[in-house]
Amino acid sequence: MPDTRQPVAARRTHCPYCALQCGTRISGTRADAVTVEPADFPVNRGRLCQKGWTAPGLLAAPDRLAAPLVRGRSGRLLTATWDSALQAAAEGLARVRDAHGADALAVFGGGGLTNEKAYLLGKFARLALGTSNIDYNGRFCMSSAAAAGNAAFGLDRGLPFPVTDLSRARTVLLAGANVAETMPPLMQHLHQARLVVVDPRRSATAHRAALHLQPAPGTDLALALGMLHVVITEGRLDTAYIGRRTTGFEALAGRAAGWWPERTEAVTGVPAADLRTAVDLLTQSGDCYVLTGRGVEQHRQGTATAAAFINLALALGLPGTPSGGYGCLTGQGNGQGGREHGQKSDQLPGYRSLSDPADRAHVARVWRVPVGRLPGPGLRAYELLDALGEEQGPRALLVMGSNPVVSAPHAARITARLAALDFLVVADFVPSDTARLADVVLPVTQWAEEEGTMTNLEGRVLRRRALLDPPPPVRSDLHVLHGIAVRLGEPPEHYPTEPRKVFEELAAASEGGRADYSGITYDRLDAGESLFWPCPATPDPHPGTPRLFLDRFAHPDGRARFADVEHDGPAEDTGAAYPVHATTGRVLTHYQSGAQTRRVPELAAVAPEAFVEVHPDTAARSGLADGDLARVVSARGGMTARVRLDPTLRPDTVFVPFHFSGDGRANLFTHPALDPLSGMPEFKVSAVRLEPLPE
Ligand SMILES: Nc1nc2c(c(=O)[nH]1)N[C@H]1C(S)=C(S)[C@@H](COP(=O)(O)OP(=O)(O)OC[C@H]3O[C@@H](n4cnc5c(=O)[nH]c(N)nc54)[C@H](O)[C@@H]3O)O[C@H]1N2
Ligand SMILES: Nc1nc2c(c(=O)[nH]1)N[C@H]1C(S)=C(S)[C@@H](COP(=O)(O)OP(=O)(O)OC[C@H]3O[C@@H](n4cnc5c(=O)[nH]c(N)nc54)[C@H](O)[C@@H]3O)O[C@H]1N2
Ligand code: SF4
Ligand SMILES: [Mo]
Repeated sequence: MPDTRQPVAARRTHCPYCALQCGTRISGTRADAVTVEPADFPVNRGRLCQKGWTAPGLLAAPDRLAAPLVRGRSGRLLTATWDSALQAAAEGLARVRDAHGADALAVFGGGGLTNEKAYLLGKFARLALGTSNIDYNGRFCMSSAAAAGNAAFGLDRGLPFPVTDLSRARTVLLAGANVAETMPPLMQHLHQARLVVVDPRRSATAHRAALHLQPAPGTDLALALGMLHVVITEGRLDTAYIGRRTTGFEALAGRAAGWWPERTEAVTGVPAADLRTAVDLLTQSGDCYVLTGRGVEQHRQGTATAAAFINLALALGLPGTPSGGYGCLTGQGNGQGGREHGQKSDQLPGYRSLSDPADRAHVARVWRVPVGRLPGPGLRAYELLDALGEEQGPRALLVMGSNPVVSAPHAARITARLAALDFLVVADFVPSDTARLADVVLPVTQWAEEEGTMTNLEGRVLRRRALLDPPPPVRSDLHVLHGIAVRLGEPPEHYPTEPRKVFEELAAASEGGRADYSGITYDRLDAGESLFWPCPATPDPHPGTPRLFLDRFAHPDGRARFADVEHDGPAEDTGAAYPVHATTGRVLTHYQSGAQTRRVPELAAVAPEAFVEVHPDTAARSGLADGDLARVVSARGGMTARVRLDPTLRPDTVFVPFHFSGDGRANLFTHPALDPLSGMPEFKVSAVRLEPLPE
């Protein structure tokens, strides 16, 4: 059982990177002499991946930011005092606001920020800056699954059950998730299960699968409809569950009727027989889970595709039962909490809505301001970045916790928009690709140097602990927000720098909201309680909610909704000029834009430069051999990568990790087509050609 009280040993915290938030124990007190060990925590049970083991390398990064920097008249970034840097930041923002209005200011946050930072950042944007324009990199992450989950279940918590429940599964469908590389310790919960993996590549996860379905990128929606077709025609529907717990099945059944296995095969490339085998595996042996990752979600139709996999899970009677379920594998360290507390363009803390009068009134009361001071919803991540420096767009930006020069789609365009700003402030602990463009750079504390809370992929709220002193000039993100806010004339007490105080305010702001944290305190967490939200203030003490939806879904009628979705395909087709699909994703040793892991020597040594995985026949057609340098070129532009031949890939598809900088950025070729519902870009499919590049 994951929900029991755990004794909290001294010096325990969690890994700085992904949403699994593996428990760790730290020894050593100087940044260059720290070691990390895995703790016996439910999600990782004594294991870590390479990134977790080597996380101390980040504390001692050789080029770690050690002092604030302000761009001088010479155009160079020069060392400054905190007071002058915060003053420069506040003056730069105020200047743009006075000339162009509050919406000319923008904020871009991140899913790696603690709950306290994410909360205070949202408040800072709405009140200290007065802008409606704040969004964050989570829009690029799990926003499609979140939109689909809200529509289906009335509430979005990535996993509505603890990870340890997966240990009972007989079958797990992993659609577009490469868990063996992106959350390796999670694999131990899947050992006993037969895996059905959906991935155009034979990924490390697909290697462990009982069945690997290898669709063309961007055809998963057809695949899911095809699987549903087989479920219906072979009489595998859970009709009692559908009648009792859902609505909307009839319309969807009409759609699925059009996706017989041979038609599905023609569109996806997945053999009709494999579709039938997949459905056999999912239905013949008890507990079954359907999990989605970015592979199926980062598409122009990402929301509809996630919905199609939810439909499948509902048709099999899984969500909200003790014997199965659906979940989205949230990615970033605080990807779950970071999407709940107000850094989204349309959102207030506790999953409240900026457009709902009662929600606005509640939060304005907690913030002690008239409700009229809260702006309305603003631009979403890509739209915000795309508008920077344009006629009507934001002209000054604060970035906290993201590196969009590398991670945003159509990166050449976004880099140019960042460069066109009147004023850019970046808070980071390393000189990231984005920080290098800034007018003011503010050096902040990292994981093992700061207090706070994170909410992991299960909705479990965790304590991050300050176990080391930060290098002397470095301050926390909360200090940054406080420092700028007071210089813009805000009351100092409205921007606490003490994480516990911020958390208490967050808890009050979330009270009665869908992500209710009002029953959670630092004291309860420090006593070792494992608390999953919602955890309301009453009854006191509330035990938290490890499993959602067991009695009812969160819609007013208590029923889950099937979504009537139809396959439409990627934004761009391959053709004579761009004959292959390129998809993008991750490798084990690097994290995201690589700003952090490219600075850890052990990790950089394993994957030092950008590469492209290519089928040998496809490489030969482009005149490329293993180890050659190639250009991967789309209609947006091209990047440079070393060729790695992989005979297990589909010949019509190449794969490029997005972790590298400069000319090695996968996002130089990606397409900025957006999902209309979630604002998710189409990271996972572009039409490209490969060109040999002389060394
Ligand atoms: N090592 C490592 N771990 C990480 C991260 C990291 O950067 N590095 N980041 C964290 C974060 S923020 C996230 S969001 C998660 C992401 O975790 P995952 O979703 O597992 O990661 P990805 O590699 O983006 O995509 C998963 C798989 O989708 C496949 N794929 C590509 N296109 C398609 C398609 O059209 N259809 C299907 N079905 N599959 C496709 C890719 O080949 C890839 O193997 O990982 C987290 N963990
Ligand atoms: N082509 C392609 N592009 C993608 C994806 C893909 O699969 N393919 N995946 C997308 C996904 S899922 C994600 S999540 C994004 C992530 O992309 P990014 O948002 O670029 O993520 P990171 O590299 O984690 O950047 C975080 C930055 O903030 C800093 N940082 C970390 N923690 C803190 C903190 O607490 N405070 C401050 N001030 N700074 C901090 C780090 O040093 C780093 O510079 O990329 C997206 N882009
Ligand atoms: S799986 Fe994620 S949380 Fe665990 S050690 Fe690796 S990066 Fe850290
Ligand atoms: Mo992500």
